[in-house]
Amino acid sequence: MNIEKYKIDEHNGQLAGKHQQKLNYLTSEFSGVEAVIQKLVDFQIAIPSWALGTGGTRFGRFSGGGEPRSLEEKMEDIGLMHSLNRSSGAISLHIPWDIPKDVQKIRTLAAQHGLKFDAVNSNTFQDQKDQEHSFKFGSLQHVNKAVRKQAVDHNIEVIRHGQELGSESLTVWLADGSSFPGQLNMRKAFQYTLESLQEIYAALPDTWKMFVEYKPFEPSFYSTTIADWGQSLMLANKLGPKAYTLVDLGHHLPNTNIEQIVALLLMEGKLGGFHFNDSKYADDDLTAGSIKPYQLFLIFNELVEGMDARGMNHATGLGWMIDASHNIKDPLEDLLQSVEAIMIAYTQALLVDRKALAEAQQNNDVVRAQEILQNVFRTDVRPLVAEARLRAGGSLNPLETYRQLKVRENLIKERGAKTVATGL
Ligand SMILES: [Mn+2]
Repeated sequence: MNIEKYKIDEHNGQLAGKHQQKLNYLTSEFSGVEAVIQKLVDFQIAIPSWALGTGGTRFGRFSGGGEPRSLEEKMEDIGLMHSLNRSSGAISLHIPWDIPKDVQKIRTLAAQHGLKFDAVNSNTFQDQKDQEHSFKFGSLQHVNKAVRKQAVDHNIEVIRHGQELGSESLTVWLADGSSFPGQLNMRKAFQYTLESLQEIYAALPDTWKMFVEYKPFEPSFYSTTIADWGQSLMLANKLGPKAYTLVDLGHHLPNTNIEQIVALLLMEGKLGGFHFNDSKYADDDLTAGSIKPYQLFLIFNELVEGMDARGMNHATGLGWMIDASHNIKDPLEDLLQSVEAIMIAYTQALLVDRKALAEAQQNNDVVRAQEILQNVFRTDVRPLVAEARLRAGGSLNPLETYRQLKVRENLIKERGAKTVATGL
């Protein structure tokens, strides 16, 4: 399915009057709105190839209709999203679920949809059909060198696929750990993991980054070998300048102060990228901003402050990606909501009066500092996000346009009511 531009324009036409009114109000309330809008136009969030199908839990999965059956159809889905919000111009591939059969064709298709290839992701958390050794007891940490080598080789193969497509980063997330006390020598597991990562790092092209992701628990229930940002940072520091820590919002124990982690990693020049999602209990993989929008804003507040302090380009300085697997929504509607929530939090962070905040901090004026942050958080900045979309050729209200144009119904007609996408 293709969304014709005139249909988006038609829809925008209906909303234009009201939109302009709200935009005028914000322009009068805040200074520097034009610069903010330009930053929003430039900001792109990568969509992972596994998020286009309905997610599941370990108890079951309820597939929706019209799910993409191939990499081509996943790209079509992201292309549809991107034509509506103009902020989803990148795809993050998961290998081996999405190995391109015809690289040239996939590159051409990406160009047609206006998509770039973001980080490629390796998978050593499950066994593939014809795999020689099992990853049941870990991959890069495994006690058996042959298993470690198989995992290293897989990661190097993932880099190769990424290179063919023009990707420039590898994300390594490991399920490695142990489920019972005594199962693992933790020191040796960490050491093996480091050595394996060093071999992968040695195969990393000069222009590439390696993102080391961490997670406190699950699937391992007793220990995870890269469990937190300290362990990830330790590895990234030992690996070298191309290695960074990746922060996945869902990979923290409840109430962890993620914004503080982000601030310090940025300060050390070791924050590589983000996986956005939201959660109430653990790694729930919910829509970004659906549970804790204030936390998302506070994270962006540190990101903007920290990136500006280092003179970094917001759009290209870090890897921005969604990593969610909502299990009861239309995946495309969910992703549109996530991108919107991220853009709102980013906009609010851009509008924070930095000078006033620094003054309040210097004077220990706690009340004023809180007021400065909450003033922007409680401002409805959606018209600015909408204006950025409008200028980039997208829809003033992507979700509404999506429903009006009956995108899902059309995809079901094209692909069938019972299709299952590869992924989580
Ligand atoms: Mn993740």
